[in-house]
Amino acid sequence: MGLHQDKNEQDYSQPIVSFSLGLAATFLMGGLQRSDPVHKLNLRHGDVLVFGGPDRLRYHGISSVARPSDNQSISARLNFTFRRVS
Ligand SMILES: O=C(O)CCC(=O)C(=O)O
Ligand SMILES: [Mn+2]
Repeated sequence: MGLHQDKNEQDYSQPIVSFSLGLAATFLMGGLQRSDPVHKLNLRHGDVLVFGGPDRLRYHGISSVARPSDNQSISARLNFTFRRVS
């Protein structure tokens, strides 16, 4: 999932709440312009990201998902993103 803003919702006053499960992933958190520098975060199983207020419309995305290791029973990544749409 490339860099994008979550801006299909009508109400930006409510935060985006994102739960990551399974394989780790590299998350990119940028600024309010697509061309702004991005910070890389390693999201692991159980991590929760909340972005609201002045950060609500930051560009963000996933650049890669880790490969499962041989001793890992999980072979996929799941993301649950909660947003208020109206
Ligand atoms: O998979 C993720 O951690 C990000 C998901 C996301 O940005 C979205 O669903 O809008
Ligand atoms: Mn998003």
